Amino acid sequence: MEFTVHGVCPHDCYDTCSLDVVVRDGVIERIRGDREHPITRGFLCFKVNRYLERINHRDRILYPMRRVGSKGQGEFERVSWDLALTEIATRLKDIERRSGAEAILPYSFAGNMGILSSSSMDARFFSAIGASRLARTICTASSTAVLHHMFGQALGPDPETLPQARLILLWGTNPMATNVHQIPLLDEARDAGAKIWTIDPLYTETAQRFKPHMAIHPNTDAVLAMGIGRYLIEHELYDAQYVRQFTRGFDAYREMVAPYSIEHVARLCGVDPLQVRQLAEEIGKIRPLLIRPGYGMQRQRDAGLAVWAVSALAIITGAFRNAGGGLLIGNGDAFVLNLSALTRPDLAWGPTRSINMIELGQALTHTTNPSIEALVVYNANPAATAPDQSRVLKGLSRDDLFLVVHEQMMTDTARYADFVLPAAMSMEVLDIYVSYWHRYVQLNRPAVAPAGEAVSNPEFFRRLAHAMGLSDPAFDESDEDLLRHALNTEHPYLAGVTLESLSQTPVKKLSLPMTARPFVDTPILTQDGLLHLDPIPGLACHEDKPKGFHLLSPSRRETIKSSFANLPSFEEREPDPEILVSEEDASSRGWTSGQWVRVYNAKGQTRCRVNVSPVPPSGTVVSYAVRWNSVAKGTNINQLTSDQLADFGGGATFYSTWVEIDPELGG
Ligand SMILES: Nc1nc2c(c(=O)[nH]1)N[C@H]1C(S)=C(S)[C@@H](COP(=O)(O)OP(=O)(O)OC[C@H]3O[C@@H](n4cnc5c(=O)[nH]c(N)nc54)[C@H](O)[C@@H]3O)O[C@H]1N2
Ligand SMILES: Nc1nc2c(c(=O)[nH]1)N[C@H]1C(S)=C(S)[C@@H](COP(=O)(O)OP(=O)(O)OC[C@H]3O[C@@H](n4cnc5c(=O)[nH]c(N)nc54)[C@H](O)[C@@H]3O)O[C@H]1N2
Ligand code: SF4
Ligand SMILES: [Mo]
Repeated sequence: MEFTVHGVCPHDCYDTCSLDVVVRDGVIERIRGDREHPITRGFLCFKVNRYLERINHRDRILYPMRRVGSKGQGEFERVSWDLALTEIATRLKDIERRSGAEAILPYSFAGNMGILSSSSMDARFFSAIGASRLARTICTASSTAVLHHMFGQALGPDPETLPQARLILLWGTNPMATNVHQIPLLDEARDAGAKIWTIDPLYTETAQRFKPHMAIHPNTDAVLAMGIGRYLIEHELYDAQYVRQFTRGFDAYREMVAPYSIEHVARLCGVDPLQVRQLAEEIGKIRPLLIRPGYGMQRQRDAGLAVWAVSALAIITGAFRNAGGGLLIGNGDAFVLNLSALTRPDLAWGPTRSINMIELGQALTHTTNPSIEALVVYNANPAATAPDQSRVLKGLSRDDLFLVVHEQMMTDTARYADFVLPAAMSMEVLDIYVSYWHRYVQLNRPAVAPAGEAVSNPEFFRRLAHAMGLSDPAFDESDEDLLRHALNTEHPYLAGVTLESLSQTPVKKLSLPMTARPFVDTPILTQDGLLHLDPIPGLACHEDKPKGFHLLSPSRRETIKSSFANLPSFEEREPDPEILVSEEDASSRGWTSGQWVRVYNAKGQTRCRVNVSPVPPSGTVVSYAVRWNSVAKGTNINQLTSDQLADFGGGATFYSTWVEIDPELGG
């Protein structure tokens, strides 16, 4: 018997695709893109087109397991759920008694972006026991903090209005890999006459498709945007009326950008002044103007300053006035869910400390009061994805750290666990998804039963809460109860979106009309109701130039961070870790493609094969994020990345990393 179930792609991706999951005789046979969905349009990406490899992977965790080997060896024995939960509860309660519950730290991110999967029963559980809180900063913290500061919320134009734009700046984003459902919208805009710039140090597939390409030096975005701002003011190419009506802080803005002439900017950014002037002229004159920054431009030391300066361009040009125009970083805040009913912060006894996830290595290796004695990881693979990896691995190797990992795969992190618990896949459980880019709410129905003894994230924490003796009725609520709480809101954008209505129609668009121009037709949610142009206090460009090659480790087309990097088809495509170097650097250093090199800095080292490539410019090298150590037989590029926090919002600075490269002896 064959039938089709509506699903949603659970992965951390802009596109949040609508799926047709085809089941035959109780087994998933195919996963296709939903043809009816206006964003998904019937196609999926390289990764999810191969999803059966993931569902049926030999490394899938199907049963609870207890460590038998030493930490990191990945040797386990199968145990029952009862035994695992009893031992975990005993250990956690011991730690609570001995050191206080703040010695327990949850670590999770967006491995599954569902409402239930990302933060529901887990949040209730950690609040109720009084654990340390994790600041989920690793991806978008800096840009989100700036958007809240300037706009009061993360809201942008509806991506479906993108084809109306006539000037589009793809700024530090590589949608050909990371946002493939934006490509048809960009193509439509271009076919209708739009000019599309790509501003990226790398000659990416996106830069090849959408030209002109402005190949600025990495981490010089703030300077470029401030230089353009000064030019627009000097040449009266800004929207003075919009500035007067909707903003505050223009004079301070003008003062901040004053030092940045076109010539100075061109020198700092390493580009032709004529090209900078051309871009500034077009920004001043072509409408609708859509600035589309990605998260790539905010994984740097000057993240806050860069996002502020780029966002200010959208404000002073009045870009929001035109349908299709404005600033599109994300639409996450358009989904005004009832998070307190879902996550129940009131279950906490009092405030507890917050630990920035970027500093996991420090948190696990420094003595704090209390020190971290237990770590509970789900929806994330920090042994592969966190910066300053050698310190993270040192922490995970501690014999006195109790590590519990709820996972679908035997990841690099799971290999260090004392207990690994099997996590269900999204096609096996109920959930609802919102997107951080488009504006649809979607129901994911289970298509098949969970494999082995796997359970969903909320079910794992429900079981753990009961094992720990938590008796609040909050821990008895079903998944349906939790989803009803999340959707129980009077907010007009979610009008008519209920579990019942989604059960009838699993894809629903927010009631925020496509034609409503953000910050013109929608309220501005800052305290004074104005857009804030004032410079963020204390932010200034880093001017020091660390030695060595600038290392960028952006998203790879074939994986999502560490997810998918253990699929056989990926291992076949790229059996060894690679570092992309420019022809110029390869010839001056005498490197050839295929040669093994040692890539290192003060944080650590890793081995890669050289790939001489047109992607990086001279002085910059690239290694896509990220491989598995257990698959790549070594360590991945996060050995080298910085755990320094960005200038604002506590965000990550993966792309402010510098390395040296030496040929490997005998390599
Ligand atoms: N295939 C695939 N899709 C993904 C992911 C993945 O790993 N693989 N990851 C998902 C996740 S978690 C996220 S957050 C998004 C991220 O997706 P994007 O927003 O596209 O961000 P990144 O991939 O981090 O980087 C995008 C581009 O920024 C460039 N860049 C690096 N440093 C600078 C700089 O200083 N200035 C400028 N202007 N550009 C710079 C990089 O060269 C890169 O081409 O994608 C999601 N989608
Ligand atoms: N060098 C470098 N490092 C980076 C970045 C970079 O650009 N360069 N980007 C950073 C960014 S933007 C991000 S967002 C982070 C992402 O870092 P992580 O959050 O660690 O993301 P993933 O590697 O995708 O790991 C997610 C894990 O969740 C598991 N998972 C999936 N679904 C479920 C579920 O339903 N339940 C449970 N329990 N587990 C599940 C998957 O199997 C997978 O192992 O990486 C960061 N690391
Ligand atoms: S990873 Fe992104 S593009 Fe691929 S199916 Fe999932 S949501 Fe769609
Ligand atoms: Mo991310």
